[in-house]
Amino acid sequence: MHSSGVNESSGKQLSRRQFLSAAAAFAAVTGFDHHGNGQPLTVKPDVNLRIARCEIEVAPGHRIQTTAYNGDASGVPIRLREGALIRVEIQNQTGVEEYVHWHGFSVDARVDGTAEENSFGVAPYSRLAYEVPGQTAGSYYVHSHAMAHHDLAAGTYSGQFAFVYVDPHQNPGRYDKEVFLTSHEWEPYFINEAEEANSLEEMHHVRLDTDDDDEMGGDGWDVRYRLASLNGKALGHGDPICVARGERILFHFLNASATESLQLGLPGHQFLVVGLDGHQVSRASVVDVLTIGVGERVDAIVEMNMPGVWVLGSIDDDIRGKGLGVVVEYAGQHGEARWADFSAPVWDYGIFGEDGRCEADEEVALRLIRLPVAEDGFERWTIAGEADERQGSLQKVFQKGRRYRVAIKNESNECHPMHLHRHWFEVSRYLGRPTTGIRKDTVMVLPYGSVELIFTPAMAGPALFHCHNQMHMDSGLQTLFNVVQ
Ligand SMILES: [Cu+2]
Repeated sequence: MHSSGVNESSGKQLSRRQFLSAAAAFAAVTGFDHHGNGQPLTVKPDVNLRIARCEIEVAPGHRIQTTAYNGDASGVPIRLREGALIRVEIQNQTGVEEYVHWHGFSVDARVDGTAEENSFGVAPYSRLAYEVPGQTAGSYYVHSHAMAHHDLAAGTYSGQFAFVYVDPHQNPGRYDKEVFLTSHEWEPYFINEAEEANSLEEMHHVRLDTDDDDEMGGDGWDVRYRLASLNGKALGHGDPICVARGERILFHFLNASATESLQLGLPGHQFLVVGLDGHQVSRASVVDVLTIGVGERVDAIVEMNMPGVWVLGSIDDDIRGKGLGVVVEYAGQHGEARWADFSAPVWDYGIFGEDGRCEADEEVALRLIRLPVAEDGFERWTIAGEADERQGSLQKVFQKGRRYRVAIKNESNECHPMHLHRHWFEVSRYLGRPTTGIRKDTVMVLPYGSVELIFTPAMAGPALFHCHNQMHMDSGLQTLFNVVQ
């Protein structure tokens, strides 16, 4: 799957001149001189990712054994300059082949980092070096795109993720402070949904899932977590976010969970959402609770006008109890961090767009379908065309520059954060309302909900389109959009 020409084992040596000419061609994926008689690398990389086993202390005495980038899950963003060429070097110090995916980036399929797109992998105990063209300003994400299947130590279940922020050339700076927050859960384990549902039912003498008779007991295994964090620390164990009255804080949120949507609240405060998935929204709008699907990013400004010590965290008591939160402390304020309950709202991307209907050249209909559970008890999914339920049956070929309206219908009882690789799209219908001006690369398709996107392929080659729930993706909820010139 990977080219031997790019891993260190090739021993290929490039002079600086050769390296730069390869850079100019971009298509070239270049090998650094690694052995080079103890010589340093010919060109210093802008991003260096060392994939290795490590220990992360999420709470005092609670150490997680995982694989991470540079031994770190603390949420410190990788900062890049808008439009500037990015030299990437990856060292894989583990015994398994890895894929490093640049989520939200506009890149050639070879460096996008998926096996499905035939990208370069990072072979065990080897290095991979390549260049990524400069990107537009905004919030991005880099993470493992390895398949996990039954291995809850692999892929996005692991600590292999980082926030990537491309700084704008000119920063209007309508804020006093920037804070990056990345969510993740730790210590995943399998549960059998049917068994859990039955036992809960007995316990509470209530019917769960009432609209879903046919699927009761048929959903197979699911994943739960023992611990959750923002920036690698469970609530109360990281440094508080220190603010002063009157400050405007620009929060950059990333949901780096493997499977869980996130709903965040900060009592006494509201979020002015200014960006989604690294794109400025056309209409900044205020919400009490942010809903962030797996793989999504939200940029939001909070005006600090309610002095106190507060918890910024999941509005779900159980998840917040597992650690998904952080303390926000005003200058001069002390005491226990306070929380206040929120009701869970329906998230509507439409409030960040404009009314109006996007035009398209062609319609493509897709259905997200749950298939009968596999023999080993694992769920199975597929993305199908309009009238075809065969797995992997989507044979659509897309043309570069043509505008496609992709109508997605979720025929299941679960939310699917659908992510498109190497491109952004425009959300053109949500909750039944047409809309324009909302650019994203990941969109939550709610249970039994529908979403329409406008996809205008900018680059030829395969573009993976999949659910960002690792378990759904591994069990079939993915397809390739093949783009031709
Ligand atoms: Cu899904």
